[in-house]
Amino acid sequence: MPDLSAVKESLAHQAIELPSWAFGNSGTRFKVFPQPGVPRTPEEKIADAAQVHHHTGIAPTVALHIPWDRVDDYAALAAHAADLGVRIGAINANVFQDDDYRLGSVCNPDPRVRRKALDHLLECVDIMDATGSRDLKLWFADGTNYPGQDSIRARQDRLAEALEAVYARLGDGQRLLLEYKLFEPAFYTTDVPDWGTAYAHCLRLGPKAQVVVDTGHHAPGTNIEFIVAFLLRENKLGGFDFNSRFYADDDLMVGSADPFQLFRIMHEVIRGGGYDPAAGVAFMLDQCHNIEPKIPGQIRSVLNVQEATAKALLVDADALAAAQEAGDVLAANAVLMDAYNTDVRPLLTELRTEQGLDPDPMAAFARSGYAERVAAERVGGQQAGWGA
Ligand code: LRH
Ligand code: MN
Ligand code: MN
Repeated sequence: MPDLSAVKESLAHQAIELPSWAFGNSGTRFKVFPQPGVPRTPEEKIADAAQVHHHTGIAPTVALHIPWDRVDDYAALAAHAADLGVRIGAINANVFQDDDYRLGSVCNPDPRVRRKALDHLLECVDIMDATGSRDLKLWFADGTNYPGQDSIRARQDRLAEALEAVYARLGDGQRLLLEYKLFEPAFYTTDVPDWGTAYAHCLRLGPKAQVVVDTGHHAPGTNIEFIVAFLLRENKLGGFDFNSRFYADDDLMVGSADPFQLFRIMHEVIRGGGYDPAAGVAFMLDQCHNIEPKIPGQIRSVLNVQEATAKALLVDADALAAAQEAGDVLAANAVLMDAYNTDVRPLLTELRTEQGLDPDPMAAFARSGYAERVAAERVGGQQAGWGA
């Protein structure tokens, strides 16, 4: 069995990044259900994210999405975050919401639109300079709906050209994280549909370009942990956008649909050295809380990742290696299942108590009165972005 104090030590340095957009009102294309107390400004989103960190101790950074989080002074926003005990994390670019992007952004056949999209990406790097962010996260809605609509090949050339320009602008210690997604909003071809495409572009670009695995962006049945193991081996796993899905890009709370999958992913992360902070893997959430309250939804999500990580840290690596070497299929599987079936809640209670946290972060937040206070203070909460 792994040493429990070493497991707790590893858990204590865990860092999960929250998405600013998880705190805004969101919904589906059918309806956005507004909630009381929802943030009106990026500053208020960061304040809500800081609550999640305050109660869990492991959510020290919050990702921004531009232009949803546009402010005049990003250095001041970073200072505001620091005052609240958190930092600004990845900058997410948005080249999918303007009328100009009907036929795509950096892959658009019109050079004027491509230039506009590229200028936005470069502006995001300026913002990173001001906030001290390491990562630029790129997700492109680009693709086509009909065979023959545009040249698949030419669109790849345009994509590569834009990525090269962004890559050249990155400073020391900055990275470009390329996110893939199988389909939606494009339904025939997507220009970055899978990890292979993202990997190939990142490989050409160089070491500052890495792949983001959004767990909701795959075809049903895809073995995500295989992708994780492969990318880690190639030094190309930049990070995760964690969420759960039952159907497509559902953006539900991570670990809610398939906690076993989350465990298997974290097992490969740990095995592949990706849990070591030096590996630079960013563990981000990308979720929307359409019907559940947002801050508790984020707390629950962070705790779900923490539980899966604790179980993965409990895998007896020596026993697993011995069973694998002996070709003992059932014993090897049993080692994994033993760890997965361990109730880690007492261990996490112990860890939180040692860290001076309330052992039950959900209850502690509910008791704090924060939700009631902001509901009274904030009127006219901002929409997360989609359909705004
Ligand atoms: C769209 C998406 C993508 C991005 C996020 C901001 O699919 O969910 O995953 O990361 O919007
Ligand atoms: Mn995502
Ligand atoms: Mn998504």
